[in-house]
Amino acid sequence: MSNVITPPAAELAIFGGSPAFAEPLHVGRPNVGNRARLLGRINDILDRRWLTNNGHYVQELERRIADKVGAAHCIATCNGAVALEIAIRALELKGEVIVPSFTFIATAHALQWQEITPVFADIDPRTHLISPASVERLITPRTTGIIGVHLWGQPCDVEALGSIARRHRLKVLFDAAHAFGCGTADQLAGTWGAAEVFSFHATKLVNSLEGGAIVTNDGALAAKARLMKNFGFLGYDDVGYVGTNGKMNEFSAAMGLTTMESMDEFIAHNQRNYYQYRDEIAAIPGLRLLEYNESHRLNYQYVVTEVDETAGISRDRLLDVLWAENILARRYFYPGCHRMQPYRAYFPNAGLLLEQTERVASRVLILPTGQTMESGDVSRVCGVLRRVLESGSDISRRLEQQGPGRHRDVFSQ
Ligand code: T4K
Repeated sequence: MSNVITPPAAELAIFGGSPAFAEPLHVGRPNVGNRARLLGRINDILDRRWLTNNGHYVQELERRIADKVGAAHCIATCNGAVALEIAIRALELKGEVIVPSFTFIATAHALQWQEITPVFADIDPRTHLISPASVERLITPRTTGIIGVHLWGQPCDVEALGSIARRHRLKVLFDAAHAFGCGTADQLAGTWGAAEVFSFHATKLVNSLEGGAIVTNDGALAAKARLMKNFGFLGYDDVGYVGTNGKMNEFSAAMGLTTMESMDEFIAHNQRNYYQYRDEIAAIPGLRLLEYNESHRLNYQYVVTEVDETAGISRDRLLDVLWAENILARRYFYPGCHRMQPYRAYFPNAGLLLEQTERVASRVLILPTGQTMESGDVSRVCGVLRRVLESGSDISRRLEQQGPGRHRDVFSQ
């Protein structure tokens, strides 16, 4: 084995060169929108002295979200995870609920938090979306529902899931955390299933700092969820259900409204970055972009790639190289919920049934995008990827000599 570093590798930061970016390039930099309008709203909130508990801006945001997605009801919440918990409870799911393992841990935790067992379904490897065939195989007499996740903003196969649910008398809820403004050509996420849940976390296309929403066309379900997010209060002195504090505050709503007003601009920018990545990645060996179905309406908030076996370097080694360059790519949603606690202990052999989840989780790599990334930045990221992947085996061998990887030691920046 040679210790001589070939010229392209010698320039890489992991071997002592200067990083490609002076500052960390994050996945998920927050969108801000019109700052003056946001500050105007914040001033107005302070003048009104009404900061939370179904305030003026929360009500306006709820109306605008419902209008945007075409749903009859919207209940804004403090975050997407609590929105999921409330929706699950309001739907009276119990026993077992089928969810994809390849999702953010909140989808599974929202069930387990209420002592409902998440049963993990596999995904379609082409889209990373829950596989209806896998769902059908997991139905037992204890199954009460299915939670589909519109991962990366792509709509699930809502018809197939709906048909399975009807045949087995199950309820369907959609985790649409990634999918605000996304859908098929003629329908946006927000009206499928019994209800859908959005996240407006800082890293989402539209953000309210922290925030979420439940949207539904079912008036009774909406009324119940609305009470549940406010401790179950029916009136000042009367409580009708077990509830929680899931309320969104006014500053969050102001941010949500402001970012929502610029969402088309954000999508256009993301789309430009995505097309550029698509063109440049096409020429990079061993790296494949997850190509979106262009007949869908998408927000392009995630640039999703897979590092395949021809790369000569593993996904995790590549990640080490990228982090050294200050390109903080992420491996969402490695290793899959079924490999995280408590699910790993409950279902130690779940991986045997989750072949595609395991495969995708070991290859997936999410690249930075968003408003703070311009065309030159995308080129520079792709330039690093090209340099690494064109001599993947060589770089991989040299990294082996350096010892264990580094990026996994850094939890957050
Ligand atoms: N269902 C699904 C399918 C979801 O993906 C999520 C959340 C939920 C449900 C639950 O919704 P929420 O309860 O969160 O509303 C992030 C987000 O925190 C999380 O909202 C999101 N999904 C998940 C996919 O990504 P982390 O652990 O990766 O966050 P963190 O702190 O590492 O930030 C991500 C990147 O963004 C980093 O590169 C840093 C950058 N960043 C982050 C923040 C907060 C910034 O540049 N500025 C910021 O203010 O989970």
